[in-house]
Amino acid sequence: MLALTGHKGGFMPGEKSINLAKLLSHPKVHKATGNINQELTFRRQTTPRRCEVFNARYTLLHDNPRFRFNIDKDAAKRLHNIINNKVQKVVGVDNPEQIHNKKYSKKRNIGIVFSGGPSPGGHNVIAGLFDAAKKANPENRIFGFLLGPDGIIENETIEITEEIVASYKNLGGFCMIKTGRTKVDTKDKMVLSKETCNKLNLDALVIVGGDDSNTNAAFLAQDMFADGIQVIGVPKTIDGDIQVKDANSNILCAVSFGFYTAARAFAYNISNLCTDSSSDVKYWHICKVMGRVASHLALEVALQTHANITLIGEDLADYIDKKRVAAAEKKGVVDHNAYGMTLRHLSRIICNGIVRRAEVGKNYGVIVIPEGVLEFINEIQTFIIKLNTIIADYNNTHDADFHSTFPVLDEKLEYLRRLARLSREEGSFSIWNTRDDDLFNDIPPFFQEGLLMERDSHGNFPFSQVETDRVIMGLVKDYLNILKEKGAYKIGIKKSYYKKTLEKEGLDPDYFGHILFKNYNDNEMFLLIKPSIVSVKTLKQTLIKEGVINKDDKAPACIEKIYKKSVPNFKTQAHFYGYDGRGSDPTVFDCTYTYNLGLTVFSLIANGSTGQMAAIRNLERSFSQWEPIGIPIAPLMHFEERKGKLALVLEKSIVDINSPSFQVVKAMREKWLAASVKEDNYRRPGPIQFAGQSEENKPLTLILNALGN
Ligand code: FBP
Repeated sequence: MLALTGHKGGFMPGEKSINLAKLLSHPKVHKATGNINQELTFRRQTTPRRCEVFNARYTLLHDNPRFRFNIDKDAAKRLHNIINNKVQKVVGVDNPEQIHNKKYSKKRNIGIVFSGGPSPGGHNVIAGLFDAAKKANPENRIFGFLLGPDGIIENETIEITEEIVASYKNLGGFCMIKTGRTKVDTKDKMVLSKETCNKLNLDALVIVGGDDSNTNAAFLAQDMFADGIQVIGVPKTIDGDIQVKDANSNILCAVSFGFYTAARAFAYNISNLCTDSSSDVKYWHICKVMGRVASHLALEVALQTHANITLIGEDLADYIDKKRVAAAEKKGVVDHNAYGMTLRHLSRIICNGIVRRAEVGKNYGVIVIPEGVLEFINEIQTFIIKLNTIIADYNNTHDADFHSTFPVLDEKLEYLRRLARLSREEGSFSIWNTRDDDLFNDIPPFFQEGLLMERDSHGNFPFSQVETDRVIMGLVKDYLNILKEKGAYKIGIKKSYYKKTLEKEGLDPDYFGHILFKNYNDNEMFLLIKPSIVSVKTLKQTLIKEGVINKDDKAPACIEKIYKKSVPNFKTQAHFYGYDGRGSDPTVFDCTYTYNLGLTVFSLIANGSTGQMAAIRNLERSFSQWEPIGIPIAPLMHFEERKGKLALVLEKSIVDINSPSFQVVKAMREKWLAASVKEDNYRRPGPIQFAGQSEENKPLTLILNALGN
């Protein structure tokens, strides 16, 4: 044992004293406690590959009229300066004579901002932009706005230098300049933003963000058009819900950056849980994964891990209870409740999987639940929409904040009760009626609290804060208990084990087999205790009835042991995968993708574009076929409900249940549930590796969906 010199209690015999000052100055201690390691050094030293076009001295943009859009009339009016933008392909040229734009190499000031949640690869967008800008003109300057759009509004910046870029290259997070969720959505904020850009003498502003931030980029591009300030967007979000197609379904942006890294980070952890779960065989691991509304991340995780059960929200919304439809048809009525999944039905489906696995001795497993799955459950979606409207209405009519006025749950519930009372007394249509109030009061308070939570600045419902898994698993547990009481949830007993156990006590397994099990025959590997035997008492009663034991006898110990082994104890462990994956260091795919996005951004700026979003086509193909492009944002706009009002926004894409990736997962469900005597089918994606053979790894959803084109 070691002790420190100067320790008051004195040293025990045999203790060696240590000089702490000397220890701390030891080079090995320095190394061990330092924050530089091999992986970090390697990441920082590596510059991702450039698409071929960027190896040329200059780049040009070629308009590609092949891609067409269905333009919204309102978007055409409100974004008239940029509505006629075309998809632009980046082309490399070496001869200065070929560049029509004589201003290509002029000295420029460019501002860049991160907006919304972090997404792995953001630093490389800056690195790519920085490298391209300095290559075009070493006097070009890049400014990073601090803490998200607030940095633009309040003119808080740092100048990006080579040292800064070098220390964040290929690293995760948005630590270099931080991020924030403020939205530049009012006239005042627009004016302040323009003021900042003018003060900094910016030629261009780059907004790295999700659908809402790219919507913002379009409005800023429109607003700053006359000032000659270009605005370029970059599609970022781990949620994977920015997927851009033209009117003919040609894919322009298949996946936002960061999605793959987050999915791989989640998948690595979840796959480890699959390993642990199938080793210790006692837990069901319930994994909630981020992704706000869309289930893209859950779908990718399913493909990466083959977890036993993965819920996909979009699939649930599409559910039709055919039995109910048929029954209603017979009566000549329409049963509206037959369309779309209810929470109760969902819990039954999960229970079915759990029970079936238990029957083959697998009372363990892994369930993946997308954090936004409840949005696809009719009854919950109705609550979310109604409450969004009520909160937005309150804020608008009272010019106050609903959550500050009613800080605690009881006060919020009281306000809702008042609305219900009003609707009853006045007999007029109201968004919140007595039925809503009664139904809402039936759900557990933690979930009521979740549904009433403050919306973010974009009006988004904060799914990551809601205990989605707890809501669903609460119902699952209740129903499993019912099934257990009914004798329908049992752990299958391996026949060989049963035989061995009885033979050890000199009992005839075949004789007892027919008494104890509902499926005792030669073909079964796993035996199921009869449903009527649900306790030691009912076991004994069965044995008495069969004349095996007398009333005062105990059941033979080995039989009681077998019975007890058949009684399931449903134990769960809950996990949330979100912020961890969002902060992960990017995969090689995301490093390369984002670096080339940064290079694309500069091409768009140097060639005079504005209101465009940088993107790379053909990501699913080999690197040599990647095609950097600019996508016009304005023609993508359409109307959607935000904060209780219709707004012109960029469309969020949810999982297409007809896509090859979803269809493959659906076809594999039974195999991955592995409710059979066969081994589980888990897949091990392994950790994110920067070095080695990981370069060609890509999202599996990306690869599969490309097969559908
Ligand atoms: P972005 O859409 O801004 O990229 O953020 C996505 C996300 O990570 C969601 O997956 C998640 O629901 C949400 O952000 C969490 O928000 P917050 O960071 O405000 O907790």
